[in-house]
Amino acid sequence: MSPSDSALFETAAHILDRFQIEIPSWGFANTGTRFGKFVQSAAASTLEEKFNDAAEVHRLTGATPTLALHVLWDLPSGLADVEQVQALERTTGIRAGSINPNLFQDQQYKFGSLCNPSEEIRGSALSHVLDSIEIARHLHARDISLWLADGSNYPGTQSMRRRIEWLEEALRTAHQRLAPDQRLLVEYKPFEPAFYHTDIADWGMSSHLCRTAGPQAFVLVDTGHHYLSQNIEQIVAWLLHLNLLGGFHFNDRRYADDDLTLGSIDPYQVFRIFHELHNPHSKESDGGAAFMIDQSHNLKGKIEAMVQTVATAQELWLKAALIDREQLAVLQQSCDLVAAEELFRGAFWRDVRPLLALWRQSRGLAADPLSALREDGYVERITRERAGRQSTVGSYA
Ligand code: PSV
Ligand code: MN
Repeated sequence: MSPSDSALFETAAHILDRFQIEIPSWGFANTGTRFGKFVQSAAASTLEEKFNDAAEVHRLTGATPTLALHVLWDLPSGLADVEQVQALERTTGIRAGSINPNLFQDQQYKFGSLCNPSEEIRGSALSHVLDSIEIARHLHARDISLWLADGSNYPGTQSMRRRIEWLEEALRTAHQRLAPDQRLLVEYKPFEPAFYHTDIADWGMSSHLCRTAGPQAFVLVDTGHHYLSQNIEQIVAWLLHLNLLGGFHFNDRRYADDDLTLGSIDPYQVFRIFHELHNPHSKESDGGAAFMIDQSHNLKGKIEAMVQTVATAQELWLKAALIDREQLAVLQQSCDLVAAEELFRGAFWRDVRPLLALWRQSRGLAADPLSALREDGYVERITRERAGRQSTVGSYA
């Protein structure tokens, strides 16, 4: 290796060593679309299987030490299930990640959860959130990720103003229950399952709710939760500026919230988002942003898709990290548009895969995690062991 190659390798290694992304427990379970599901024999149907699958992904990528948990699907008995999670943390080496209350599946939530016109239902949704905060505390999980399906389908059928007030009140109460090291992440989504209005439809609404809830509430950006052609990296820049960026749910999309593999449709967009995060102006504010994957594959093999996603995230993160930002700042200042764009695009087109392979080998990982997965027989083994136990546990579709 020439001195400049080894300096580049050292820089890349430093960046990759610190890159971690959380994988979702529901990414290993059988899920589908509203038209049906194609079950996979290798899908996980118990929490133990989900932890085992997560450990396999981490073993191959070295970048996924935590597993996001959905309370209803993974801890259906609430606090009583915490011990089992702790035991699985010990045996697999994977830690519980963000804790996701489930405010959308129970029959009582037909007309909303924290925004339901019924005081009783709002109360029961809030107590589920408070229980989830308690679960997170026991598991030493920093983040409680809140997503509401609340909204309405027809104009005039709900009071949007009253629902804002109910939401403000509920989030303030939830915030009071947080331990000093915990955070409430508030996820927005413009539509689905509600198709006329959604109570937390965009980052502005989410930002306002976080500000009213308290200083430990932050916005969660799910890349699939935007209108088509929306400039997500600009939203990220604003949230960084406001010190309100809590984290991401990464996935890709073509039409709606498609939950496709990260970077499969528009890798340049992920690169542009990552560039904002690497921006030196972000230094103070981006430290705590959680990187999480929110994908559940119905057609691809689940473990294979997860490994592919993590490897893609590593590639794009490294590409964006290697932008010559000092030079870019000079070109931006002098409005040398073409040179600035070429520098930016050049970083995107740079093939960092050889660097990544070197880094993996230097850290005792397989140079090509997808081939290693094919060769190590894990998927074949779980397919045999789990066949015949098709289950839809852990799935909302
Ligand atoms: C809703 O579409 C969402 O993005 C929320 O984050 C849920 O927790 C997750 O999907 C469930 O897959
Ligand atoms: Mn999400």
